[in-house]
Amino acid sequence: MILVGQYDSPYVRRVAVSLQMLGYRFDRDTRSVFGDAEAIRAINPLGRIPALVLDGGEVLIDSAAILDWLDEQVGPERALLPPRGAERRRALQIMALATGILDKAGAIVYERTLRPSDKRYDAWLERCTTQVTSGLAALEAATGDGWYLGAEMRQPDVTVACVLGYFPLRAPELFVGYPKLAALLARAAARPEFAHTRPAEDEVMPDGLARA
Ligand SMILES: N[C@@H](CCC(=O)N[C@@H](CS)C(=O)NCC(=O)O)C(=O)O
Repeated sequence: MILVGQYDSPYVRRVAVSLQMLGYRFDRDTRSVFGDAEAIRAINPLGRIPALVLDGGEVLIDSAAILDWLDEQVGPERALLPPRGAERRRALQIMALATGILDKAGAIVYERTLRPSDKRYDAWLERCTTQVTSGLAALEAATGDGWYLGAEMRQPDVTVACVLGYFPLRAPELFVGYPKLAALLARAAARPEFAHTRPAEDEVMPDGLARA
């Protein structure tokens, strides 16, 4: 199977980490959503990453849908999300906070990176910054000293760590003063699945211009 997308995208990275945790081998297509937009649209009509091209040629889009497929493949004993009940609700709420934070942080980065500086809309940047800050404070409050669901790293941990890993790359000034989240990121970063999915230099969108 082929994972389409670059590892500076936390959505791509959470799929890659999950595949590795569950023992799946995969190839990668690291073409850019900006520089190779037409090629990416030929895989995913939305022109977004990640996509997962299965061995039979079927294409799955959207990280949540891909993770759902993966959990189904491995079955409830090994799935990275609990199958039902309060544990599943808690996991999904943690992940909703994390991906919501990422959507807003991504909007800030796109505004700074893609929009000409004289056309930036400060009120929008301020709104997104407040949403990121408020989301991070809530996530910090929901975080303890270990993994979210007990002794094992599972999907909420993977998703949160991948989202937090975006900040040092793209917006370090927004991720200051969250000690529990910083500790969780450090714990995750020490794992081989995270070491193996660190974005390479040519996978990071340069400032001022999307990769050509
Ligand atoms: N809900 C989607 C979001 C994917 C997404 O936003 N991907 C970004 C990269 S982090 C992307 O493709 N951006 C290009 C664009 O939206 O034009 C998922 O979970 O896969």
